[in-house]
Amino acid sequence: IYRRGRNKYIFVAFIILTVVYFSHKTDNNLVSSFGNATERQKRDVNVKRARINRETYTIPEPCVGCPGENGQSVSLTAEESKGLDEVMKKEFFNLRASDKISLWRSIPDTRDGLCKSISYPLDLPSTSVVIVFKNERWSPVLRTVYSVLNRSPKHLLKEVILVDDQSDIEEMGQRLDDYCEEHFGELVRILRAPTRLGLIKAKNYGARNATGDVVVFLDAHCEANTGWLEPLLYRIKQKRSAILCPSIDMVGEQNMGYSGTGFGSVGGFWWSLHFNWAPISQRILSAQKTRVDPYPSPTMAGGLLAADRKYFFEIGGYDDDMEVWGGENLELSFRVWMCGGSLEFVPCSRVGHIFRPGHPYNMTGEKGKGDVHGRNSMRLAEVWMDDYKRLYYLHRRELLGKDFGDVEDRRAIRTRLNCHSFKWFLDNVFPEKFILDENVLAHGELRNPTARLCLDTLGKDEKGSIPVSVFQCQNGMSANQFYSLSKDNQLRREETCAVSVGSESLIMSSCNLSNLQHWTHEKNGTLVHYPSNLCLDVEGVANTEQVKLKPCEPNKLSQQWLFEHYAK
Ligand code: LR7
Ligand code: MN
Repeated sequence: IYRRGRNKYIFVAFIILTVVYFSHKTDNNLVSSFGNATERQKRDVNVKRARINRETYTIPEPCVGCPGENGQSVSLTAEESKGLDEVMKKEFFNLRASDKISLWRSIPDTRDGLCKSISYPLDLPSTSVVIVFKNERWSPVLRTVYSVLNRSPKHLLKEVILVDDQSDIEEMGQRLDDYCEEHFGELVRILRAPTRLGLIKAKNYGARNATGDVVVFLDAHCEANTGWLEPLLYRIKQKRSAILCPSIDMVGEQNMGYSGTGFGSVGGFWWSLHFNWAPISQRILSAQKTRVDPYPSPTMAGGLLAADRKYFFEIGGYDDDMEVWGGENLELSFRVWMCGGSLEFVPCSRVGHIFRPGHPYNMTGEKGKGDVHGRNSMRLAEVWMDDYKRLYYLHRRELLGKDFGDVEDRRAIRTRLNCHSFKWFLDNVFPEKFILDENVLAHGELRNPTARLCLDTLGKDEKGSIPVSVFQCQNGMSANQFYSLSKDNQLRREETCAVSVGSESLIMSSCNLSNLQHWTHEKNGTLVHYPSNLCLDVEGVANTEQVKLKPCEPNKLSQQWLFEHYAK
């Protein structure tokens, strides 16, 4: 099986090489592998190709006294703010502010002081930085490029590859080609996607065209900070199967202010297969020699990472049947861990990112029929999560039985690399992850049979604290009604636990092992809040209202609770 897999790999590589060879033969202009050849040839005659390379590229003079220097936030005049609402609605960040800032502005060095005294060896792997973009704007994209060129050691940066995923923005066409050719020469290559690829396939496409030892992916609205590259490369040199993420600083979407974020987080996930941040555990902290050592993380946000290019493809690149946005970050995270590599966060490498509350592009793919994240996540669950995919479908019942395309090639990776099970991943990489229905005393709907009411989140955002509410029971059909009674006697959801506030009120708030979150489910059917010795009671409560704590009365029907499932 291993040999067959390898032959197939070699065959695919051969095809890719052939295609790349011929596209370059007919296209000695490195700027693009696609698009209108005659137009480019015409331009080649007229435009004297800039011979800028690693040696001749010079860092532009600092923009003294310009807005936004040193990562400062930018304010707009009344005149400049006219129509800003419209801009924000379209771009989801303040393009006006961004346009006022130099393309190569200075930003504060947000590294821990310890990082600054580390010296890295000179012979580190060479790097291709791949930046994919769809409807991104001029100033953030070029600021990303300049930050990479200006803050990467020349001898380590082989190229920056911009992949235009069929943007609709006028200036990102010919004008971008010309600008890059003039200012960056062969250091920056622009590839135009032949069709709308979506960010996942676009990243694959960029990486397949990369030639550096290491491929680094960045979003098209980033700012790489001082010394960002060396710690990533150094770690890859030590361990080629490590995928590394820089620490992500914040560039404010309202005013473009650059601010460092403390570290102390790892990547986690919701069983609905969305990414979240989780606190770094003592288990991980104690394994670090210094506080700035790279440390393992179960998952990553997805946009910013470095990997040995060949290793990246050995373990399957990205899933080329995932569309547009979402899911690929968890898929790669699970995969690299399960197949023998690791995913690590690197505190000394810092890159800023503009966090936008929305997307300036169409989010619906063809096959996903609107829900690309849902379908992409089905593919990942079906390939990597074994029986634990039940917990995804618990949140996405409507997807059960829906088409998720062919995953045989992806499953073949698991066989070829002899990868671990998802249970291995949970046990060894993410033992802190709460498994809703495993190792618990009870789980499922928590019903008060007489009132026919069940505990329910009412769909509220569980990233913050929310009330403990009830709603008509849904016969196990709603993930909002899935609660567990943990081995630690918490009445909980995936991340939050029922806790008393004041005398009789209850909220769901982040879990800790404090006494206030301790419950006992008595044989007589009551749920007793242990520290207050009060009982969970639906007396006088209707749909969508909050349950309260009341003095316990063992025979009171409004205090009778029944979980859907109890551990045997
Ligand atoms: O169809 C598309 N084609 C593209 O080329 C859609 C998007 N893109 C480009 C886009 O222009 C951008 O440069 O892809 C890049 C990422 O898209 P964003 O910036 O809209 O995504 P995001 O920052 O909201 O999303 C995060 O999750 C995604 C899941 O698929 C990707 O993994 C993103 O790279 C990822 N971004 C980060 O992790 C940045 C740090 C965020 C944090 C914490
Ligand atoms: Mn982004």
